[in-house]
Amino acid sequence: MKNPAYKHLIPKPVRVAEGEGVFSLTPSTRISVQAGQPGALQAGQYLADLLRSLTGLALPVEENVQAVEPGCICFTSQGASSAGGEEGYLLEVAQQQVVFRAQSFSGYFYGCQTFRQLLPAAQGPWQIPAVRIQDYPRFAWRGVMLDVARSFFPPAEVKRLIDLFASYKLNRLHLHLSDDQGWRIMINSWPKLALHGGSGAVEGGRSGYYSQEEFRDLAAYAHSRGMLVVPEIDMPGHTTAALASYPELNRGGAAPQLYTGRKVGFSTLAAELEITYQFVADVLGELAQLTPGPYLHVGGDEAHSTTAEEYRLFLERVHAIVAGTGKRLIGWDEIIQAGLQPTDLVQIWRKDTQPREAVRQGAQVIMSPCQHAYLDMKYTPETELGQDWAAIIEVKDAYLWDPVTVYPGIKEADIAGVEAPLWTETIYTLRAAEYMYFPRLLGIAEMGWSPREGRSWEEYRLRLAAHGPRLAAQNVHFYHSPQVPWQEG
Ligand code: TNX
Repeated sequence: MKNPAYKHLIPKPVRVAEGEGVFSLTPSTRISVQAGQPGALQAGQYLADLLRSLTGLALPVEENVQAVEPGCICFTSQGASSAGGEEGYLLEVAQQQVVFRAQSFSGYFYGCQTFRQLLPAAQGPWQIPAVRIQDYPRFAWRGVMLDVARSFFPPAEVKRLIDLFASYKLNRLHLHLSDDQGWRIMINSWPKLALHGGSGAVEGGRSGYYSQEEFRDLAAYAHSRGMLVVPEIDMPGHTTAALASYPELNRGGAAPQLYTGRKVGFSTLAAELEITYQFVADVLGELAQLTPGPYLHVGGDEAHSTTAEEYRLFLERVHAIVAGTGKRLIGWDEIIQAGLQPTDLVQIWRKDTQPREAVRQGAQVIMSPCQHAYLDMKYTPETELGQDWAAIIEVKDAYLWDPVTVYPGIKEADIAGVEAPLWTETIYTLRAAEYMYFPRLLGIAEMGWSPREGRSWEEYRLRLAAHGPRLAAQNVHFYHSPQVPWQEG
């Protein structure tokens, strides 16, 4: 087969070895999962659903003791390499059968994503040249952020994005749930946050909030796609929507109006008021209950109207509250100044920040350098959507950086991984969000998953070109960068 799809995989796998022959999906293809193997049945059913809607084939799923049989797509832990960890997989495509070998659902799930990319974008014949792929991630944290606070994104849209994100092996969905312009999650003990704060948005953006049931459902949906939801409540700055909802949170007891502007840095919770910590404990307590993952993101960025002393005092109390929920604290890199706990994760975003100071204090870092990873930045000066304060970020600029060398004094082991944020001061619709994420997010996903060696922009752009028809087949509204020699459908 000319130009086989295994040459265009994104993220690029660790090892690919060409085999002999071709595997075909046929009306008699069955899916066979190892009985009693955690995650195998779930992954088998996931793949059956995916392939049924693509091909119209029946693809029955069977549980078997001996899972590997000719004519099957098989899921088994036998022969899975332990080197790859929970998320690693071995995928063997042979003329007679396909075998996924992994230790857990996420390993099988990522094998399925690779398998999907080996099939044609939209139309049969449903054939794959024989190939053996061994694969596992470089970093544990492969994140993407959606700012639902400036402009709200309803659950159905977030689910579509989750499917797209997970197909590139991203595993963290960071939801920025509160900001000056809006509050997006119902907190039962402080209902006006959502009822009043949720009615706001940046000018032009959408208002709304997630009920607790919707949020739980979103987290469960993400989980079924290998993604952990990381909820963020931004504090002590970026809090106008909360301050507008409860006068008693304000110094002087008067609530401000809801805010629809773009400029931030003026609002703050009152570090000296005890009710502030009642509020924080109630909000984070409910959020911890709603969130299956082990992390709570507390923001901490751009608190320009909080003094250094107030900021330290506030973060000290917040650290204790988060510890009380049993979760790990994450904050933007400003929290380095407040003093860190070794369990903290620090999300690095500013160009001139010092991640090694976080590492010195024992924390790990998540790399989101604004000049490369901020997907609300314009592609070119002419891009209608987005901002340009951090950089102009073409597809190449989003790809050509490395998490270890982007800041001085950092080692691979200091880094939990990478994350691409999408701030939504100018991004109000799913279509607009897709345009900013895609295709830059594929490069960030590859940075999080694939080894440094053996990759370059010159070969990446050719692989990316093959994803144009794949994105188009899913009706993704993406930027057709002139840097990429896009393939026709
Ligand atoms: C800076 S990045 C912010 C956000 C804005 C973004 C716009 C960060 C931690 N704070 O509040 O939305 O710039 O690009």
